[in-house]
Amino acid sequence: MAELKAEPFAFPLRRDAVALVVIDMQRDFAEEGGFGASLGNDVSRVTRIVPDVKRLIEGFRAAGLPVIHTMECHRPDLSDLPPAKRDRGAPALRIGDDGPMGRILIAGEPGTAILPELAPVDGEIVIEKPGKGAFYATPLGDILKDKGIAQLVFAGVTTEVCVQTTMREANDRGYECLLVEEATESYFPEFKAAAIAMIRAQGAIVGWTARLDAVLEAIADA
Ligand code: TIU
Repeated sequence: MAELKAEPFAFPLRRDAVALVVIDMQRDFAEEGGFGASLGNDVSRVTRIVPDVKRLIEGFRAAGLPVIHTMECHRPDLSDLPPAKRDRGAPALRIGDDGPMGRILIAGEPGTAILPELAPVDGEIVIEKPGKGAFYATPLGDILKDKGIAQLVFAGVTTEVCVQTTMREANDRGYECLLVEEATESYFPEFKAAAIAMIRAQGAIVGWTARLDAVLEAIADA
């Protein structure tokens, strides 16, 4: 077991049982004309973390550790899109509508793709998810069980929506979860700060948080 400097206390890293989960680093959340922008958000905040997410992914690859990517998206026939999700609020474009990068948040459309700098390589698992959490209505739980994964390191967007929802789902399923601070972002800086604080409060009630360099050092040494 390697010790990883983290908050609120050291994370007991197990090299034989850890995987990286990169949540929803898709064009739809990072580029103009996508889902995130359609909701009225400043998507440039997401673009700024791409170099740090890339360093994290490359660190896991170099250490020979599993990398899992998720994508929030729906079937072209919208059969996995609850009306309550599609009809909420007054976005510029709704899920399934035609946008400048293809249909918003629909599997296989150009805008739904993972950012090219962070694209999965051969052998990496990609989970398409219709919800905010990556366990709901996906095979993620079975895949992790098959691989003997017990610890999940998290990156991606947005901190308080899909990342935190997935961490909470994972925590309830018994996984030890750690969020890498520079490798996650929100459209709202105060929500990112609050999510980090609430995850590690009360003796790591949801999980740990750590700086990128501490994670990279620990996985390289492990
Ligand atoms: N809107 C927002 O902050 N997030 C999402 O809709 N999905 C994810 O976080 N991936």
